[in-house]
Amino acid sequence: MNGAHATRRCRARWITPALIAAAGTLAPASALAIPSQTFVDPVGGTPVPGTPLPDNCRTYTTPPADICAPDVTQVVFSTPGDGNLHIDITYASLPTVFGFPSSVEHVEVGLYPKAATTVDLSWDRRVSKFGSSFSVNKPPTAHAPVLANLRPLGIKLVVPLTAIGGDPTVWRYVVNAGNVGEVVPEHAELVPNTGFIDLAGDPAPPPPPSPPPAPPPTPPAPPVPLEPPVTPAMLKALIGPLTGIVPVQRGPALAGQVTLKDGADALTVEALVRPATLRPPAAGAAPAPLTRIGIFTKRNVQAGKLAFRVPLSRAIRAKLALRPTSAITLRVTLRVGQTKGSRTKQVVWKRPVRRP
Ligand SMILES: [Ca+2]
Repeated sequence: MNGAHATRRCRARWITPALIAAAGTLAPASALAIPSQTFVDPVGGTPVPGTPLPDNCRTYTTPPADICAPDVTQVVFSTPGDGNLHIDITYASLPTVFGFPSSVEHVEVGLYPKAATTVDLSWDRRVSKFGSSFSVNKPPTAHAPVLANLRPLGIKLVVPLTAIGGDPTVWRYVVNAGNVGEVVPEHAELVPNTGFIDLAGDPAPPPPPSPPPAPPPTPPAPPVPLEPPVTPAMLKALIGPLTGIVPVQRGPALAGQVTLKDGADALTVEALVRPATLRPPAAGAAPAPLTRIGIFTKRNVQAGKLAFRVPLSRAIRAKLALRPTSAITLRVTLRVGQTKGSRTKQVVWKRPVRRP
């Protein structure tokens, strides 16, 4: 035993930002990851005369005494792939020795080569508190900082893999609970009680680098809305009511005005009559279709008002003039492509008043 207790007991729990930063810089991007491995240690206690010493206690000869160390119950090793070996140590109790409460900071982890067979002073390097902070000690090389996370009954040491050669499975480990100021193997509480801790390697090969995520499938282009097919009804609607055509017409042409709601390839205005209007029907003849007696055509018409004039030939007018009035159908047709839509309006053509 030495006098280290006096200085240890007064130190505050310290995890300085600088230390955290230093430890952070020692965490290289490492793909090495081994499964978490837990090693359980028996729960000890305090000596009871006449009974075997608890797990965490040891009989010293100078001076003769039974000394008990912090009682470790579990050590968990893990390498989660962050470039560090995590050693998480849990205690069942922190006995008070010589009037001083022991501390989780007194822990020490010894790393031995795989060839080691005896827990002795021949450790290759060890993790423990040196001065005011934890580090990996491998004399005579410089200490490598180790981040320590303390809790009331535990401590987690985050050891940079770079400080232990990169692969934590190449070592054999011994954990000393500390408090009596002696290095491995002299502490009262060792984990394991005999021999070493050997870490299993990663049973699975490292996963291949994941391929970059596939780009999301290109959404199909929205369908181009097709022009609805033009129907005769649509064209008829474009013509609108034929209110611009007066019902009584005179003279050499039938004239008027239509108002188109949209443009079209062409507009025609035909003047249609029953054949009987032009000549007497044959006896017993079936009703004949309308006969065209005049037509007006305009191409590429635009929306809006459009005046038309359907000329009537002199010969037609002569035939129409055989009676005072003649019924004429004006058929207004709008064409888009091959599609036509029509409206009709009945007008009366009056023959001119004869001069006396
Ligand atoms: Ca124990």
